[in-house]
Amino acid sequence: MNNLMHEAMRWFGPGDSVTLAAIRQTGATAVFTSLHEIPYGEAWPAELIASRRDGIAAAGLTWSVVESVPVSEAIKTRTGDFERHLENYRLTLQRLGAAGIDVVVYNFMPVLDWVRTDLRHRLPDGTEALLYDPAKFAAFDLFALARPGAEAGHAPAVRAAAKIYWDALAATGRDALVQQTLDLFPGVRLGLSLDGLRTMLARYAAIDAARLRENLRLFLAAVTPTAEAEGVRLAIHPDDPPFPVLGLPRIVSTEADLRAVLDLVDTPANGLCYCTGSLGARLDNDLPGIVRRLGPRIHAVHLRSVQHTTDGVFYEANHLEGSMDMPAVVHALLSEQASRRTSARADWQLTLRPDHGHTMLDDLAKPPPACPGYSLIGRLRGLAELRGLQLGLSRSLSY
Ligand code: DNO
Repeated sequence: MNNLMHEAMRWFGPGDSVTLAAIRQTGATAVFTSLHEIPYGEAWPAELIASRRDGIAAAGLTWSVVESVPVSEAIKTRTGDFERHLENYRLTLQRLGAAGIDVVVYNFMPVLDWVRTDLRHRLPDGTEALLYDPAKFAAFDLFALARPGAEAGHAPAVRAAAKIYWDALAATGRDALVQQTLDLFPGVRLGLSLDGLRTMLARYAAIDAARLRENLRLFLAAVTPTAEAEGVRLAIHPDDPPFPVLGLPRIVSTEADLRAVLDLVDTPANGLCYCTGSLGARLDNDLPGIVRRLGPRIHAVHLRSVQHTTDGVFYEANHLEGSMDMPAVVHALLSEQASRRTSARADWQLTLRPDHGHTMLDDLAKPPPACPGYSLIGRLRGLAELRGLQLGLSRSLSY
C-alpha cells in the first residue's frame, strides 16, 4: 500500500526566483504558498485566489496548504482595526474554502516571525546555513535596540559575550546585524527601522503570556466557526525560536503550549503546523512524542533539523542530521497517517515540506533567495532524503 505523505515545496509566488517549473522537477506534487502581495489584515480577493490556484495547477502542481494567512498585529493585540481584520480573515477563509484550498497556516508570534543572527554560516562541507547565536542577538537587543529592561532577558554569561562581540564589531558589521535582524520577516520585507520596531514592541507593554493566549482564544473563537463551515483547517505554526525574544511573550513553544492552544477551542478545525525545526530548537521537546500524542490535530508538516552546539547556539543542519531523530519523527507521522486512513478520516493525507535548506552548489553564486533558507538545491537535497526515508520506512513497516 502506498501510504506516503504528499511532498510539497514552499513557493513565494510569481516573484520567487525558484519557479513552479523548477519545483515540479524536484518531484514535489504540491506547494505551500500565500498571496504575499495582500497587506496583512486585508481580505483576499476570490479572483486572485482562483487565478493563483489555477496557475499552480497549470504547472502540474497543487496549492494544498496556505502558508500563511498572516494574523495582523491589530488582531494579536486587539487594538485598532482588529474587528475589521477579523471580518476580513473570515472572508479569506470562506473564499479559500470555496476555492478548495483547505489548510491554512498562521502564527501568533508577536512582532517578529523567526529570528536568526547569521544567514550565511559556512559549514565545513562548504554549504551555508542559518544560525542563531544568543550572544549576537543579545548584542542587537542590548546595544542596537537598547531596549529598556533588556538585561533581564539574557543570562549574565550571554551578556558578557554580547559585549565582547559588539565592542569588536566595526560600524559596518553593526549596521549589517541590525539590518538583517530587522529584515527577517519571511515573505515580506516590512522595511522596519529600529524606531519602528520600538513602536511595535510598545504595543505589547501590557500584554503578557496569559493575555496573549486570551487574545489567541478570542481570535480562534472568531474564525474557527467559519473555518469549520467551509471545511478549512487552521494550523498554528510554533514559535521560532521557541522561547521569549525581545521581552515579548511566546505561547506556542512547548508541547504543553500546543495542547493549551488546542484546548482553547476544542474542534478539529483548530490544529497544528508541526514544525520540527522550530520545536526542535528546544531540546526538551519530545518531537516524535508530540506526533504520537497530538497527531490527529496536525494539519501541516514542516521537516527540518537543527544542530545545537555550545552556549545556546543552534544552526540548521541537514534534514536527516542534527540534534533530532528524523527517522523517529517520520515513523510517527506515517503511523499517524495510517491510523487516520483506517478510521476513514477524510483528511487522512498529510503533506510535508522540507523546511529551509542549505545554500549550496550553484545557488552559492546566485542572488539571495526570496527568503533566507529557501534556495532550491538545499531544499531539493532535503526533500530527496526525506523521500527516501519515508519510502524505506513505509516499506519496512508495511504502512
Ligand atoms: C519559516 C516558516 C515560518 C512560517 C510562519 C507561518 O520558514 O516556517 O515563517 O511560514 O511562521 O506563519
